[in-house]
Amino acid sequence: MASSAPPDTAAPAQESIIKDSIPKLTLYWLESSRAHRIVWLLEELELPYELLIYSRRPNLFAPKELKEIHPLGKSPVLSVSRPNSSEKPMVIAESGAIVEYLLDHFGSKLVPQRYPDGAEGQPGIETEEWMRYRYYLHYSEGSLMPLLIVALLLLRTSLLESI
Ligand SMILES: N[C@@H](CCC(=O)N[C@@H](CS)C(=O)NCC(=O)O)C(=O)O
Repeated sequence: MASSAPPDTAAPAQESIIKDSIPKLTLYWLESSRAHRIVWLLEELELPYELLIYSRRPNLFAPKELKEIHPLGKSPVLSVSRPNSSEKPMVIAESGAIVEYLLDHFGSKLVPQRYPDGAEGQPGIETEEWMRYRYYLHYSEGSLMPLLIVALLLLRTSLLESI
């Protein structure tokens, strides 16, 4: 699912400047995984990206090649290469960190205003909307996901017992 860049013809100069400044984003995507959160966000933000697809091993673990991308060996991982640069791409693991990174740079239409006008940078005065956004960003992986994993394992066990 490579980039869905806008048509080149007749693109206004401003748009092409913005397009040139977007880094090359590559998502290392594992089947049936949290990596889909990142596909969802990239699509929502209408960002061009390259998708590299990995299948799980028969034991359901990630293939060993993912360790070559990041030592954790899990998915999702996002690599970010600056346009026209020969530097090694930046590699980001942890879905929450990837979401935060993408929203920091490209999420202005999704992320609520952090401070009331005129009170930028002051702790304790963040807007309710922004605090809620930050809370759910971390809640999904920190609190909800462990419960979902337990539910998945219990479901698998009870399904196995009923066979
Ligand atoms: N906290 C990490 C969890 C990453 C993770 O455990 N990914 C799973 C897929 S949802 C994985 O790669 N599993 C394969 C394995 O552990 O070998 C995140 O949010 O990115």
